[in-house]
Amino acid sequence: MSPPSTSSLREQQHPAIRQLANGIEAVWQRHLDLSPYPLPAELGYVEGRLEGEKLTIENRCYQTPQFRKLHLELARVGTSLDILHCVMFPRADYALPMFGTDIVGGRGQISAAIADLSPTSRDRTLPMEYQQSLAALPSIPFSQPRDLPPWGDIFSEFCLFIRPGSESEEVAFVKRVFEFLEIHCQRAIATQPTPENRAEILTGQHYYCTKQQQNDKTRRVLEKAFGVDWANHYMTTVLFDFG
Ligand code: 18B
Repeated sequence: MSPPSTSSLREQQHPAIRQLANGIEAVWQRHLDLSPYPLPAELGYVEGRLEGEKLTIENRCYQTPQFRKLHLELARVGTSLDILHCVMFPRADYALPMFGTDIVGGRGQISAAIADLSPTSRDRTLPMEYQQSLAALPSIPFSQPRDLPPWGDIFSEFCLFIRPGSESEEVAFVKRVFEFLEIHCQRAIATQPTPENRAEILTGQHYYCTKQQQNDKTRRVLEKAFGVDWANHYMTTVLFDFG
């Protein structure tokens, strides 16, 4: 596929968000066999404004032989809040974890940076190869780790959730996310489909999405701009659908 056209929103966003967005797409292009994902046209670029500030959303979606949906979303609320959201949904016959990352920031400061490869197997552990590769990454002493919310039992022991304390921590976070992605893409293309595990994988993805849908901070931002029904529809069909 040809490289994606440049996005206007991306140019305006916090540098760490822009770098992460560009890098995610570059890793995808390098490792995976991308095809377009048929997102309803009205959800590619969305603007909402109910109470106060304008919310702008730009979505990029692809699919590959291993992934039913690769979703990269950039959002901006007014001029003060920038968001990057990305999830890679494996197809149900690939026993792969869910890659997810979210960066929320504004006015020069990132408040939340999270990334994980989350297990979806029945025993809620990562495949051995993932455990080995992730454990081999040198640990980074981030100055402000954050506590996961109550719904965060979906995340693995390798989950990174921080408030970056400096520009160098922002850079270190982005670099670590690229390392997660490299591991994930390399494992994904080396993995053979196991159709006999479909039910288990679907159950795992269902659990993951149900928990993510409980993130009230995401829901509230969407509700304020688009209303309760639209926000719920968007969270259950675009952000965290079961496939
Ligand atoms: N998320 N995030 O994606 N969220 O989508 N996000 C926030 O400083 C949006 C994911 C995650 O502490 C915050 O507290 C909007 C994925 C966790 O209670 C805001 C969109 C993951 C928290 C938003 C979006 C994920 C969090 C508060 C759609 C992980 C902490 C910022 C574009 C893989 C929750 C702050 C808590 C926080 C908003 C995690 C405003 C609108 C894929 C754990």
